Amino acid sequence: MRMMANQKVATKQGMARGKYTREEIFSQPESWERAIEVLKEQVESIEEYSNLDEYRQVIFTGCGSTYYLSRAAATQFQAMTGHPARGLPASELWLSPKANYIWNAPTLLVAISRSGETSETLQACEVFRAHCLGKIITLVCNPGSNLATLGDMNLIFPSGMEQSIAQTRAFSTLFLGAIGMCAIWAPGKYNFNRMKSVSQAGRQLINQYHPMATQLGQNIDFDRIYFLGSGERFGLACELSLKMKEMCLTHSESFHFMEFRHGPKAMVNRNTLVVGLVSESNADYDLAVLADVEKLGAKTISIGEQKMDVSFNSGLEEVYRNVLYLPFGQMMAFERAIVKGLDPDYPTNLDAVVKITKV
Ligand code: F1P
Repeated sequence: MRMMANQKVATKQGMARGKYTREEIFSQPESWERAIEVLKEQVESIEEYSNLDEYRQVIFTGCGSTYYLSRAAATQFQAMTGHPARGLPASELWLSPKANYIWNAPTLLVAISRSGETSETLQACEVFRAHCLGKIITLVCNPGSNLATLGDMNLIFPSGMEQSIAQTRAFSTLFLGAIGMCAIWAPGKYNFNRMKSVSQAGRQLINQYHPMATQLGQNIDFDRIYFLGSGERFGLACELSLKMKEMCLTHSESFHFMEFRHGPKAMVNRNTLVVGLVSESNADYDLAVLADVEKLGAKTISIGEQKMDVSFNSGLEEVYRNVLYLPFGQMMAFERAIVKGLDPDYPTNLDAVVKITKV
């Protein structure tokens, strides 16, 4: 298998393949604790933006992983606050603003980026500013980045910073930050301090299910892997599908649960793995889809709070525990990369930050 120059260097230096990615996946609970401390320090600043009636539209944006994060966060924001929101790719807001914004309507833009240097995200903010569309809030990991100073409010979560190219800890830390911000904006309904125990639940989840994730990840008979998630979990399913592509060069797609029956189910065979991010409110419907595809020969894995193949047993309300859907799929992608002789720290064809020179 052709290895990229940097992979050859890493392997030549005898570095364990995936050294960084492994550490980043396993250290997520600690990073989440730091993120909750950042939220505590920033409560007053965040509360200044809680008058959401000021805005005709709220849009979350990012690229790649942080676009999928934006999709999940926008859905959860709407569920928690009752205000409509969308998650859109930054390239759309940059290059086709009138097709995406209600033009000249007061807007809150939430721009999310690990690096804070992705060209499309910076350009999207520039276009937003140029047309005086409203206020910008940024969520970044990299404190010294351009995006970290571009917002009217900038929330910085340095504990999410990573060496690896494929996001894991950065994604879950920024996602937790976004959910905490939504909880602060929905006072009385949610208390983001309840999130404190999510780190302990994450640590227990990673320790308990790493063996199962390893066993599934190492089974390279699976040649197609699907992630199903509905509501705020669809963006998370998209992210886990991206991990399969980035880390282990595996064809993978994500679907809303019920959508899988409308065509994609045709692809199911004995070499298929379907991972379901099962909700609390619609568990019966979600599990029925998994049962359907199991009859067609697929291996299925259900992930959720209780009585699932992978159970959180967190005792947390659903809004606080969605971040727990991420580690199992991340560990599976990691182990699959290793068994395929790849180095997840250096994904094929990818760079840590996409910088677009003028086209
Ligand atoms: C976003 C991103 C990642 C992708 C790769 C390149 O970066 O596109 O989603 O997986 O790492 O960068 P950022 O704007 O979140 O830094």
